[in-house]
Order: sequence, then C-alpha cells, then structure tokens
Amino acid sequence: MFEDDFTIDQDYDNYTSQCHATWKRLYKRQATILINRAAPEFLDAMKDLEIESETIPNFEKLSDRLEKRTGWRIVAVPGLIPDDIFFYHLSNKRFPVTNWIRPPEKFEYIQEPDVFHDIYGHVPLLANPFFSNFLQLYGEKGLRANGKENLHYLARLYWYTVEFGLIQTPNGLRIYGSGIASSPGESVYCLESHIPIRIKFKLDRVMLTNYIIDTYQSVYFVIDSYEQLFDEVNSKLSDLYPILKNKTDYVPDTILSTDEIVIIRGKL
Ligand code: HBI
Ligand code: FE
Repeated sequence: MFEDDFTIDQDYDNYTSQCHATWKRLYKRQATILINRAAPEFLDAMKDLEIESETIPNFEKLSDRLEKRTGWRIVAVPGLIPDDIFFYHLSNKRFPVTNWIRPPEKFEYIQEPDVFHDIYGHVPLLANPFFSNFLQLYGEKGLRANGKENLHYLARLYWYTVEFGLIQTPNGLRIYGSGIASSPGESVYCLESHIPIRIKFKLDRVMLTNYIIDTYQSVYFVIDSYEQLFDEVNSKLSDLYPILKNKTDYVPDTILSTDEIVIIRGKL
C-alpha cells in the first residue's frame, strides 16, 4: 500500500545515559502528579505493561507485552509522519512512536512528540480494549476520509480525545488524553483550574472546534466511556462530513447554549 511506511529501527544502543536519565526524571515526576488525576485504567496499564521507570523501554519487548492484551504493537518512527501513513498504522493496530527523547534544555516542554510523550502518554490506553478499538476505527476512517477538509475534522477529533480528552468517573473527572498525561502543568490545570471550560463530548461539536497547539487548552471535552467514542465515530462520523462543511468553525473558548457544561468540584 505504501512503499515507505516511515518505520525505522529503535536503535536502542544509541541511547546515552543522559537519554535514560531524562526518561527517569520525566517518568518519576509525572507518575506522582497523575495519582488521582489519570484515569484508573491508565494507571493500571502503566503497571500491567511494566513500562520501565529507570530506562527508555525497548519497543519490541514492550510490544510483546502489549500485543498479548489487545493485539497492538508499537513501531519506531523518526517523528511526525504523514497523515495517511499514520492512519494506515493505526488501522493495523500499530502505534507509531518517536525513537528519540528531548534534549535536557527542552526538558520542560517540547512541541513535537518524543518517546516520553508517545510511550508514557499513548501506550497505556492501547492496552484498553475499548479505547484501542476506537483508535483502530479512527485509523480506518482516516484512510477513507478523502479530501483535505475532512482531515482537519479528524485532526480535531484526535486532538480533543486522544491528546486532550477527559473522562467522567465515579470519583470525578480523570485524564485519558496523552498530551495532558505527559504534561505536568496541564495535568493539574485541566482538572482544577477555573479558566478552561469543560463540555460533554459531542462528535459534531468537537469536529467543528479549532485548537491551539502550544498553550494549555481553553476547552476540554468529557466522555462517559471509551465505548461512547467508538460508537459515535462508528455510527455518525461519515454522515457528518457533508453537514459540517456548511457550518462555521468554533474558536476554542466558544460556549454554545447547546453545550452541556461539566462543573468541577475544584478548590474555590
Ligand atoms: N505522526 N508520529 C506521529 N504521531 C502522531 O501523533 C501523528 C502523526 N502524524 C499525523 C498526526 N498525528 C495527526 O495529524 C493526527 O490527527 C492524524
Ligand atoms: Fe500524541
């Protein structure tokens, strides 16, 4: 299907002790922050998959553990890859993971996903059958979403769920989005700040909402379950494209009268 699928060798022996030290620092800080903030299935999978805290995981060995749970594997890539190749991998239960880690001077924030964001942020939920089925469906829909304008609807869906999604649980709102789960500051902000709005997930609302990539989000969408993501994308997505084409996009801090706002029981 594609002559180059952008996969490379992880080149494990190329990591320096500095690389592993950066991984360990990032892991230890985030593991503490995510207690009672990340979704329980995220935290459980971190242990269940035995994702190492001291050294950068070996992709092949981690894939062997992951594959036993949901059939997913991770493949090494040099960084962001073209949308169609990305969709192709997801539709085949392969998650592309950047093989390099951020340099010390970019410890706090890096715009492009590195191995910490991709493994620590994305891999745990690949072990969840409902979420990983949604992600595979997302890949399949992406391959069929011909036309540039449909791609940006899909990019927004990915952004407000896979990267910055929140989920309602009996103990309150929890993080499942990787962009939040790999960010110390946003992990607190998304649940406790009164600045952002939190809206119940609705597929068409998300697909019409723009996003900004290098600031904390001003809107978060809240799902009730991963099955909800799969069911809505499976039943509604393709019919929405022609409808959304005639609608105006929303800037991130829009509030519509039809929005179901989710209140946080945060500190006043
Ligand atoms: N490539 N490696 C990598 N990782 C991503 O998360 C990624 C990508 N290419 C495209 C992309 N994400 C987004 O455009 C998705 O919305 C498809
Ligand atoms: Fe990501």
